[in-house]
Amino acid sequence: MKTVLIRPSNPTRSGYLTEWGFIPTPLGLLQLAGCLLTLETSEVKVVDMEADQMQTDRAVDEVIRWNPDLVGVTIHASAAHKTAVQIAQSIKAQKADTLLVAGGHHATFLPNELLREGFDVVALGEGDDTIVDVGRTVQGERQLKDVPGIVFKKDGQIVRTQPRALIENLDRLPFPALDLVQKEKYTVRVFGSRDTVACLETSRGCPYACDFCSVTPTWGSKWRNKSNARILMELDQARKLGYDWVFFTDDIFVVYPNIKQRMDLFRQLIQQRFNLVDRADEGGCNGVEPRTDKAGIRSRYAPCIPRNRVGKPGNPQKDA
Ligand code: B12
Ligand code: SF4
Repeated sequence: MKTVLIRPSNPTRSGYLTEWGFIPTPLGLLQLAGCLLTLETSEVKVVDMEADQMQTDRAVDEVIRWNPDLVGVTIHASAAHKTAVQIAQSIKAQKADTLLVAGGHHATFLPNELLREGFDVVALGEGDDTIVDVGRTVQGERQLKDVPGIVFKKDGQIVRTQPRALIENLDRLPFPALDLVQKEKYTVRVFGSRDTVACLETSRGCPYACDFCSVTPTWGSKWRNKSNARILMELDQARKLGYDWVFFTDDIFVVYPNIKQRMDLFRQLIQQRFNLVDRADEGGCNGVEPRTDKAGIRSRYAPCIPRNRVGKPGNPQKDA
C-alpha cells in the first residue's frame, strides 16, 4: 500500500515563518508515517508544501506520479483549509480511486464541510491508530464503518463512527519517521543563523479548558505524557540525524502532578549535554521559571518579556 501524506501551505504565511524563519518538521504527519510503516508492505511519502514553498499544481503532480492508494492531508490551521481542498479536488479529478483522508484540528471541528468539499474520510482528534485502521480498509482487511473516530461518506450520507478512546500510554507509539524528510529544509533563525530544527512532543492534552482554545476538545482534558526514557530516546534520534535544535510542540510542558518528572528530565538533559532554552511568557508561566532555574536551565527565549532573558546557546545569560 502506498500512502502520500501532505502538509498544505498556509497562504496567510504564519507569523512564526515571517518573524523567525521557522519551518517546523511536520510532526503530526511524521508520527502518522511512523504508525503506517508498522503495517506490512506499506510505503509512505511526505509532500511538504510549506517547506518546499510548493504551488498546488506541483504538489498534485508529485502525488499523482507516486500513484498512491491513500492520501492523508493535515489541516493543522484553518488558514490551510483552502489549499487542502484544492489539492483534494485535483487529486480526485485525476485519480478517482485514491482514498482521501483529512485530519488535524480544523478537520476535527468541521468534518462535514470537508466531506462535502471532496474528502472521503475525516479523522477526528488523535490520528495515530486511526490512520492504521484506515490503511487496513485500503488493504481490504476491514471496513470504514468499523473504524472508530472517523466521519465518512457512504451512498451520499455522512456517517460518524463511535468515538475513539484517547491513547493512554504514549510510549507505545512508534517513533515519528523523521528520516522521511530532509533536515536541511527545517530551519529556524531565532539565534541568528539557519539552524536545523526537529519537532517532538513529550505530552498531549491540557488539564485546563480556556474557552477560546481548541486543545482540550481535540486532545482531551487529561494531560498524558511520555516517559523520560522515551523522550530521551527520541531526542537521541534527532541528535543522531544531526538536527541542531528540537522544538517541543506540547501545549503545556509542566503540570503540577508531574513537576518531579520534568525536573528529572531537565537534569538528565543537562547531563547529556543538551542546551536547554525555554520560552516562558509572563502570562501563566510564573511557576515554570523558578523551577526551570532550579533544574539548571540557564537561558530562555522569551519574546514577550525583557531582553535580558534572551540567551544564546553556548553563551548563556543568567536571568537578571
Ligand atoms: C506546535 C504547534 C505549532 C508549530 C508547528 C508545529 C508543526 N510541527 O507543524 C508552530 C509554532 C510553527 C505553529 C504555527 C501555527 N499554528 Co500551531 N500549533 C502547534 C500545537 C501546539 C501542536 C501541534 C503539533 O505538532 N502537535 C503534535 C502532533 C503529533 O499533532 P498533530 O499535528 O495535531 O497531528 C495529530 C492529529 O491532529 C491527527 N492528524 C493531524 N493531521 C492528520 C492528517 C490525517 C490524514 C490523519 C488521519 C490524522 C491527522 O493525528 C496526529 C497524530 O495524533 C497546536 C496545538 C495542539 N496541541 O495540537 C497548535 C495549533 C495547531 N496551531 C494553531 C495555529 C492557529 C497556528 C498558526 C496559524 C499561528 C499563526 N497565526 O501564525 C500557525 C500556522 C502554521 C502553518 N504553517 O500552518 C491552532 C490551530 C487552530 C485552527 N483551527 O486554526 C492550534 C490548534 C493552537 C490553538 N489551540 O489555537 N503551530
Ligand atoms: S493549552 Fe493553554 S490556552 Fe489551551 S486550554 Fe490549556 S492552558 Fe488554556
